[in-house]
Amino acid sequence: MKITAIEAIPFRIPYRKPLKFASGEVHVAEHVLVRVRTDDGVVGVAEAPPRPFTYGETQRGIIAVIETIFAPQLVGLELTSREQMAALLGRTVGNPTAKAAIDMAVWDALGRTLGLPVCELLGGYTDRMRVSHMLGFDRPEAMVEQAQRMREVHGITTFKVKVGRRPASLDVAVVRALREGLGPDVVLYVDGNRGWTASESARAMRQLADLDLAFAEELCPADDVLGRRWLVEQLDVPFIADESATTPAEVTREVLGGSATAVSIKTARTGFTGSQRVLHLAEGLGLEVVMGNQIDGQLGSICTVAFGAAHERTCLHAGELSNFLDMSDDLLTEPLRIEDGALAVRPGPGLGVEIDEDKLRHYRTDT
Ligand code: MUC
Ligand code: MG
Repeated sequence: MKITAIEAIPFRIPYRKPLKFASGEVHVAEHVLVRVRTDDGVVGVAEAPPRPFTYGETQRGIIAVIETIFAPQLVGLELTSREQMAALLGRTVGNPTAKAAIDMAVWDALGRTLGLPVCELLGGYTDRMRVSHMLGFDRPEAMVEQAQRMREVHGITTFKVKVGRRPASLDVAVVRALREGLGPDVVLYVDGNRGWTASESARAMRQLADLDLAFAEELCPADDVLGRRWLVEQLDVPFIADESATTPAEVTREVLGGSATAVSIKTARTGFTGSQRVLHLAEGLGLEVVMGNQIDGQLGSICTVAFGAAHERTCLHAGELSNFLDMSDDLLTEPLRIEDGALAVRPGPGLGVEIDEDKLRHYRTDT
């Protein structure tokens, strides 16, 4: 069960349809496949999605930090020594998706070694999650049409709507069109990716007040400390901290400071080990939790569902698990399927998925 090597492989898969939001846009999945090898011949896998607009990481940076700092620190450790791993990785600040992918690949390798699914090792609460689909910026008719297609084809009835544009009336029109087009039974919430000021956010939320929104996420920057506190105080829906609260310490600061009342957990940035720390903190503080999407491919999405389905609190709300549907292809031998609005955990050992070596050869960019 000793780690013998950690590999970081860049790959590039175009999106059929780009995802646009207030802090950036994604046209191509330029991710990093992380493989952890052990002395038993086991290989654990996970993917790191670079998000320069959110965490400052790039594809080349992720590979460099894994090859030059993290792999030399971890090679030789047992798969079960996760506290030691966390302490060693914690010596380097930042680099959340690089650290998270290593952590998840270690859990995958551990599950494969023990012959048990990661979801069961983590908590095994249930075997699937309801899916929330994230709708990027577009014209109102196009966003309604996309949501209707997601409902018809995949049974999805929860939608996170990207907002944060100027003028805000663009987004208000979209959310109104979605509520009118989809009816009262779908769950709608909004995510501003820090695009508005606190007062723009408050005004937009007043204009959306009759549309029965479930949550609001990161409408304005957390660094506008008093403005955000003022905004959160007046809302009658939970305010989700996403990119402003990626560690237990940040969650504590934002929540105790009155700048957030719920939290997004993204395995892409806190892995399984860090996500459990954030989750247990959320339980202690009594916060609602949504499993978020870092614009993950299928491997990242199966990690999110393995974690989300493992715990009660993480599957109370639908998880953001479906943006891989907009990618033109992926790396798994058996593609994920969203059916009846849910994504199931894979039953096999570890994450229960295999990398298609032909596809990896085709999409990797380092050979
Ligand atoms: C989200 O929930 O914000 C877009 C930017 C980012 O950091 O994550 C995605 C989704
Ligand atoms: Mg967000």
